[in-house]
Amino acid sequence: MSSGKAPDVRGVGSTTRRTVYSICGMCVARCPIEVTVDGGRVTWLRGNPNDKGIGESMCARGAAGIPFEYDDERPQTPLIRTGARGAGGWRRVSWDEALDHIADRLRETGDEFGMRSIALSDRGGPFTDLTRAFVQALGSPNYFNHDASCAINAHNAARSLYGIGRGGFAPDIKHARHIVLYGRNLAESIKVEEVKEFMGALGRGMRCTYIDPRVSTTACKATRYWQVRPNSDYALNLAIIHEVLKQEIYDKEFVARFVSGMGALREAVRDTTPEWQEPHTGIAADEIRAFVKEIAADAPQVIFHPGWMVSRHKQSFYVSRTALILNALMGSIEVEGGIVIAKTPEDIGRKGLKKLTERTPEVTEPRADGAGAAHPQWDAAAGMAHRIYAAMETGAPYPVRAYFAYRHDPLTGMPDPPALQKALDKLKLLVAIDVNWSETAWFADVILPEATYLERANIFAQNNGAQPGFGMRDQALAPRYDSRPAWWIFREILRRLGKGEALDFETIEELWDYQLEGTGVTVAQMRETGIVSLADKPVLFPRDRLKFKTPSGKIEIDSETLKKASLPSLATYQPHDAPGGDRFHLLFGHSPVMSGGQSLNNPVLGDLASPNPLWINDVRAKALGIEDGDEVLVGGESYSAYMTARVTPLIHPDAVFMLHGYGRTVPLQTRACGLGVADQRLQHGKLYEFDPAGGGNTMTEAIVRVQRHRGAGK
Ligand SMILES: Nc1nc2c(c(=O)[nH]1)N[C@H]1C(S)=C(S)[C@@H](COP(=O)(O)OP(=O)(O)OC[C@H]3O[C@@H](n4cnc5c(=O)[nH]c(N)nc54)[C@H](O)[C@@H]3O)O[C@H]1N2
Ligand SMILES: Nc1nc2c(c(=O)[nH]1)N[C@H]1C(S)=C(S)[C@@H](COP(=O)(O)OP(=O)(O)OC[C@H]3O[C@@H](n4cnc5c(=O)[nH]c(N)nc54)[C@H](O)[C@@H]3O)O[C@H]1N2
Ligand code: SF4
Ligand SMILES: [Mo]
Repeated sequence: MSSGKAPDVRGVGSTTRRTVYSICGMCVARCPIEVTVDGGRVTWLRGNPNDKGIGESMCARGAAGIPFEYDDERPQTPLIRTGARGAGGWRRVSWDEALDHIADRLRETGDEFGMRSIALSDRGGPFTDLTRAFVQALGSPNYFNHDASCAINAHNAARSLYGIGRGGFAPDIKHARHIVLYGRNLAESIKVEEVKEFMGALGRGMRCTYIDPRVSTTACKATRYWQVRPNSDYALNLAIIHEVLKQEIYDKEFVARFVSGMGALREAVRDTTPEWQEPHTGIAADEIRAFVKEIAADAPQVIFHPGWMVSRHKQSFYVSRTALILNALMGSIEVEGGIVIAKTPEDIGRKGLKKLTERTPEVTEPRADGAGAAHPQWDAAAGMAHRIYAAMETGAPYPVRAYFAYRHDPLTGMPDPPALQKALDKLKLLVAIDVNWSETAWFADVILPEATYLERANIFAQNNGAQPGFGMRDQALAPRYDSRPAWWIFREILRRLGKGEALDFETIEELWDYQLEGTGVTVAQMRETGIVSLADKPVLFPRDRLKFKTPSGKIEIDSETLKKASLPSLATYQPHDAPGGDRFHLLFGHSPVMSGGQSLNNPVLGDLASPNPLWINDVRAKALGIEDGDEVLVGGESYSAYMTARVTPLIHPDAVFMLHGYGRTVPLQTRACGLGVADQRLQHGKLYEFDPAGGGNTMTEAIVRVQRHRGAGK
């Protein structure tokens, strides 16, 4: 079947100076941006000034979109593997050949195992209507996003209490008087609008309590810093709640009206006094009492941030859950300076984007990961990545035999890549759709190069929030290589399988018109500003009309869904021993000038990066004879690597810390290959280990041994 080429958006070939509105693609935050194109080249990138929140600001990674665009070290044509998986043998092929090959393999897989044996993962976020529509049209229930190793515990905790996911909250930092952050390192793990609001609020006197075993940049900005023991925040929260109830500083009216399960809460925290938590967390009991006095004074403008990537250990779910309970106790829900509930267009009497998933029937087959069924507390719309990989590995509950990794690099973002490779190796077809040589692409059977975010248009994004609206990623440039936009790639695969109706649009404009049907917004309006807001100011629901999407309509401290899953609504805290001798918890985080695993090869960002050192506590290091700058051997159960020790009091004695995104292995990424060490390789055995309630991988339970490298003498 011959497919031709995706039509470029009108005007893209023009050489006159133009301004195009888009959405940054350099990380998951997807900030609205303005692109200046001159002579057919991008000459400037900045925040979209039509968006008052972000203004003209952009972070360093966003600005590195220009060197990313003009870098040649990326897949330039479709490729089909020639040798063994991962061995690096490739054949350049036409789009027709690649797509025919994929369609043939999908047909064979479907015939042998059923269409449910095809899965696709992506990053999640506002463009997933496209990927969901593709998977649904194939006839499979197995769409899933990357959240099992990101925000899934916070997400599922929010659903169990409020009936809405993590993205259903819009913390109003601008007007807050106190923000409490559990390792939410928002000064370095950046979302531009949020960090601007945070800095502005600190400037006008907002208090910030920052909790992290490591002194991050956010810790340096905070008014109070607690160097908590790793994985112990749940004990801390139980003690805070104990004090809040004991001192009776909670919002009694709000709680009486909107919260159920206070009896169960009192019972759970009866003995969790500030003194009780001290040996678990290392935080002095008096500190907790002083903190509770402060939040009493600051309520209801107090935000307990439910976290982003706090999803790391076996009780992470309960850390987020208790943080969200504290918001309810403070009465900080749906008030200025508190946690505002994100509105959909329908919530404010408007119509949202028409969904592509409405074009084909829903799939009723059970999911391979049990999300929403065997695990009723897991959001089926997000899925659970590691359970899908388990289905590849074990064939249970049924085999998954074809897999698309789209904007997702699981061999970087999931723990224990050798274990994951073993599961992926059971596939009949592994397709990577990427703009880079990802670790997963290198292991794939077919690589499809997507046009970069500057070279393509996406479906429109619906942004729910205090001010709901729509966002546009328009095409700024003609693709530099033989790459194509995702909507076109998915359409072509479906057409080959005789399932084309789901995405049967000739141009992106036709698709946009479909999305905008009945919204009262036009493509021309979207083009004019890049974002269209459906409300002229942030919307707060009146308190007397608050209703939550839980089974009871209340904020459910005692959760019906968790009961159904035979899980406690508030588990007993599980203490853990401090690792001694040469053993440490391995902690990790993101660098302000790197985006996950995708940017180390960027010509400018890669230039700013030197091999990642290992932060180690000074007292523990001394006992092991390790001095600052020494080479150390860091070992997991099946893998060890040499790193440089950064000896510092700024990290808890139980932990070592390293940045994520290093240790890349694809030789065609010449700048990144071999630089630094991959933390995911040190997380042996963690691919299939997870928090039973939230479902997230238990990555910070990984223990490593650290020894001074014998050969490294001083
Ligand atoms: N520059 C940059 N910004 C980004 C990203 C990026 O790659 N680069 N990625 C984006 C993404 S995908 C995400 S999810 C967010 C992540 O943003 P954050 O959730 O803020 O996560 P991390 O950067 O992973 O930082 C994790 C912090 O948690 C601390 N920590 C470890 N264990 C514990 C513990 O037991 N308790 C507490 N309280 N803290 C602990 C670590 O020491 C570390 O400082 O950032 C987003 N923004
Ligand atoms: N050990 C350890 N594991 C972690 C983390 C950690 O800090 N340490 N962080 C966790 C977190 S917070 C997250 S969110 C996940 C992230 O996991 P992933 O979502 O896999 O993120 P990345 O590793 O950045 O890989 C993203 C891939 O998408 C590709 N990509 C980028 N833009 C485009 C595009 O426009 N089109 C297409 N087709 N592809 C594109 C990139 O080239 C890259 O290959 O990892 C998690 N895993
Ligand atoms: S935070 Fe930076 S890299 Fe991420 S989308 Fe915004 S500007 Fe781009
Ligand atoms: Mo993330």
